[in-house]
Amino acid sequence: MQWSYIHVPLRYGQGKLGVDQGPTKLNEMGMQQLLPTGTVKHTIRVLPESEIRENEEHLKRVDGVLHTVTELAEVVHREISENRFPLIVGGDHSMAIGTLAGLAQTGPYGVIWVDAHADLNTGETSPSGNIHGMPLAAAMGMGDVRLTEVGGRDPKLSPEHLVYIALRDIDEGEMNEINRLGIKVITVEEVRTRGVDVIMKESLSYLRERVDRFYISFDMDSLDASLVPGTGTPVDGGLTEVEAKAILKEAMQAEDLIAVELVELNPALDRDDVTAQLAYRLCETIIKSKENLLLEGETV
Ligand code: 6HN
Ligand code: MN
Ligand code: MN
Ligand code: MN
Repeated sequence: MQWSYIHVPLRYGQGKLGVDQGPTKLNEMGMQQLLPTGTVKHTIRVLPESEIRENEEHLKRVDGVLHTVTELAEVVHREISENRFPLIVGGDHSMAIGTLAGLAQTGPYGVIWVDAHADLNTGETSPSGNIHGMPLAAAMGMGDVRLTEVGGRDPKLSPEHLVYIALRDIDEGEMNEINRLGIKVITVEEVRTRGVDVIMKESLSYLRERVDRFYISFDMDSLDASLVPGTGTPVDGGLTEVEAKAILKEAMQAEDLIAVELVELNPALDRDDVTAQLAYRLCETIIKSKENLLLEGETV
């Protein structure tokens, strides 16, 4: 299996400077050495600051987000069609509008969304107007047409093909949708009391009853706030490093996993690179687990 390493230096889905530097930071730390030889590399283009207007209060910097996610959707579509395995690093989570749209063009799929947040707002329900809180709503066809029509008119994801892990900061409108649509949610508390093994087996069999492949999107803020000063919207009560690695390892070892995404590393907010180093170790787990380079029981 050939890897495709996709950089998405996007920050327009939220208001803080620096999250666009996540991919560069990981490279400086040695990501290139971790990736198997023959890995194909892409950097998705981002509009320059000078072209960004902030004139829509409910969909901030929407032009900037659309420009990048449209190209990302095309690249993801092509990489999957050519049988490569994408590792997509961001960048803020609005980029997933592109990932989800690109995957949809290759057929049905499931999603494991590891995040403190549900990212299920629309312009109407969002408390912030930040598009990084909206990618799953857009993929399900909810909200502004400019976001829902990236990569085509049809919805890109069905609610029953989604499993959330580590959710703990949910807005009111999002909670209503989760309940209305019956989306499966696994809390940090459940991860802890039932164990990663059990919840991952359950998540995978839930998805496998419905679809024959899945992707995992990992937001750095799924980790406990104390571990990730270098992320834009940290939340207490999150995953430990050991739990996060175990979740990623289980996902990476599944043969029906088709792509992995790691988002919301913001080096400008970081303290002594602790978040960047943690993100790097997670990437190590991601790559080594798939390449079967981990020893039994080891989680790097
Ligand atoms: N993320 N629910 C909040 C909002 O503004 O919609 C926070 C979203 C955070 C998004 O972390 O990817
Ligand atoms: Mn997110
Ligand atoms: Mn989040
Ligand atoms: Mn909140």
